Amino acid sequence: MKTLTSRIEIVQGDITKLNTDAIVNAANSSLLGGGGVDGAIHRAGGPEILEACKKIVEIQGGCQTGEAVITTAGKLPSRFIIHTVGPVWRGGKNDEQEKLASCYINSLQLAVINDCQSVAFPNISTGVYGFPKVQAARIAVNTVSGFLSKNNRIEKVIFVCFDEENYRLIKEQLNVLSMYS
Ligand code: AR6
Repeated sequence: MKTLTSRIEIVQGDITKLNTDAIVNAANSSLLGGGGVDGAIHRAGGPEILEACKKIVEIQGGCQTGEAVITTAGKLPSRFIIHTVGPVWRGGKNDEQEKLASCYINSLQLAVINDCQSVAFPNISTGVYGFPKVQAARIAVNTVSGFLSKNNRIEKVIFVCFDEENYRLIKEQLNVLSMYS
């Protein structure tokens, strides 16, 4: 049985290049695309992803903050895109922390249901949604490690950090984790 810390990796770069079973998109509740990582995924994956999102919108009218939905990955190397909607930071007294944790949990649950063994995450909410990066890194690593410790179906989670600061902060949190596990 692999150790918890060996099941979590970190890389710096563009998540659209990853060939994990699923990559997670930091979407918005319309599911109809946007900038940042969302824009990059739709651009690189082609129109099939938006078509699949539109079908979900027809059925359930979008996606609430903290929830997640799954679609094809279109032309991308991964099998699925899991679209989750992070919280907009409004000072920290509006359940932002719980909602961010829910994004990670609900995404991983969807990955398990769809037989994914590997999942790549961007740093949800730390771009235009303005979540403080230090707190977001702590929530991301604690939530993912907590989930993996109770679920062996996911073999690998990769944090794909686009910017230097998130890379450093997630790395720090992974170092803390390795001291206690
Ligand atoms: N690969 C990995 N990470 C990336 C990439 C990429 N190609 N591009 C940017 N990032 P953001 P949010 C990082 O703003 O804060 C969209 O318009 C980026 O450096 O993409 O959750 C949606 O439609 C940052 O650390 O997402 C929503 O409206 C992280 O991804 C809104 O933005 C998240 O930044 C969601 O805001």
